[in-house]
Amino acid sequence: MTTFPADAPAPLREARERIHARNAGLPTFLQAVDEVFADLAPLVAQQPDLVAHALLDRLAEPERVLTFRVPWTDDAGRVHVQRGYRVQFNGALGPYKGGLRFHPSVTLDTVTFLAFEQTFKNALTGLPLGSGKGGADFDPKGRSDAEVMRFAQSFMTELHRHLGDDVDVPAGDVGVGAREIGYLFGQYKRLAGRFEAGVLTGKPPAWAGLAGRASATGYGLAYFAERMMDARGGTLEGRTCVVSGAGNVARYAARKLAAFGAHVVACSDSTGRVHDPAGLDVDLLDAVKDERREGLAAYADARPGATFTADATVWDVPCDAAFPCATENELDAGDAKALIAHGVTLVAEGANMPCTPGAVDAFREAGVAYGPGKAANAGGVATSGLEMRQNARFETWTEDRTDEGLRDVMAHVHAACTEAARRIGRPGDLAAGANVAGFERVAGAMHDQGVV
Ligand code: NDP
Ligand code: 2IT
Repeated sequence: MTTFPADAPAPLREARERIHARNAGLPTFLQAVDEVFADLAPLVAQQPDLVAHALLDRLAEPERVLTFRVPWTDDAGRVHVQRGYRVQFNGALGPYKGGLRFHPSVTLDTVTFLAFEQTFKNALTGLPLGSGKGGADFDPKGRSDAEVMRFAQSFMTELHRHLGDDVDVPAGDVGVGAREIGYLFGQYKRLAGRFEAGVLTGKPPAWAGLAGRASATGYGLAYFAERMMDARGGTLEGRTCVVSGAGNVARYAARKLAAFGAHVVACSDSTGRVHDPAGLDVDLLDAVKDERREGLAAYADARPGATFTADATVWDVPCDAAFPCATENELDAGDAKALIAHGVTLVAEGANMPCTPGAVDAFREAGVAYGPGKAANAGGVATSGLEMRQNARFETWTEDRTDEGLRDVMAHVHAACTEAARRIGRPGDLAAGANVAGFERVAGAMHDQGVV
């Protein structure tokens, strides 16, 4: 439920009011809090003891928020200053865990909302992972490798003192892939004076990384969608799909959906949208986005039959299934109505909170199967958990072993959401199920550990 219920139990309503009053400058964070708290109403009404000892206030207050200066020098010798962040949100279930985002739009609001979402996502995986998120308002676009390296080294020079393989374990997110993780790891190693393999995840498999981590979020999203289809007695085969974004999550999702026999006909980036009725050529997308670091117009130039539209989204391309994989609040109520008018039956989120509350309401009203990001994209962080396990045991896993682990986790997450939704009287509502199941696990641990 996305509109906060006026008749919610008093402890929930009052905690929400306190949280809103003290976080007025963080609207995206408050949006995420409201989405979770609204779905907790039936649970709190049944079991008010669950939220005793100000549990809700503690759940919505990060354990620690770090902001720091990140100066760096560009290739022309000019000095720039960015703002770095790490929000260590909840450590009840394990070391803080969550990605780093390098994008000019990053603010305290961004990283706080992402870290809060990560709390429930990581809980849903069933693994021993606390939650965190970080990043900086650095724009890697148009920067040379040497500039990205100098920035990453400066960022880690401050962050390293707050990390450790049993303290806080960052990974990638928007703008942070294998290249950035490599530079960050190199600087951590130099400062720490030891090869602490498990301090970062998403490392290249050639040295301490896990084969299958790079593809895990996108593949996991497709596995989750497969479960959603199965629950309604269908499959992905022959379905027309669109994905937004053209980054790590979008491209691996497109690959696995195509492997399931779906037709993935559109994707997008910050410059516009590509429509390719013959089905996306993901190898070409890799070349355009990773090797050449260009916009999607270059894809259409190289691909007969594909069209590029500047500043357009994928939401008006007719499809059976839609996968928002770019960024938060990228799909609003108007987009949802366009998708519904074209007959969409499934929406699963690769990105974190890409659908606005109005869009989620529209999907629920229309009976569209809706998979929330904190469940549908949990395969990335879950596989990071496997990378931590590999590193702790001094092992090297095969991609097949990782894939088996990923499939198991996605099945577990889907089952946990389905079971919780049924238990609170909202069968099939995976968003409500995700919020309740994630909450129950983290709240249980917080209760056991006392008022901390
Ligand atoms: P990437 O940086 O690899 O790709 C992001 C894509 O989205 C790019 O195509 C980018 O366009 C586009 N994009 C990003 N921000 C904006 C914006 N503000 N406006 C318009 N377009 C934008 O990131 P990921 O694929 O890793 O992440 C995508 C989403 O998935 C994010 O919400 C992230 O939090 C989430 N996620 C990522 C996980 C992971 O393991 N990487 C795990 C779980 C969730 P352009 O190329 O033009 O910059
Ligand atoms: O949003 C996410 O779950 C991620 N960016 C992945 C986090 C991780 O630690 O692998």
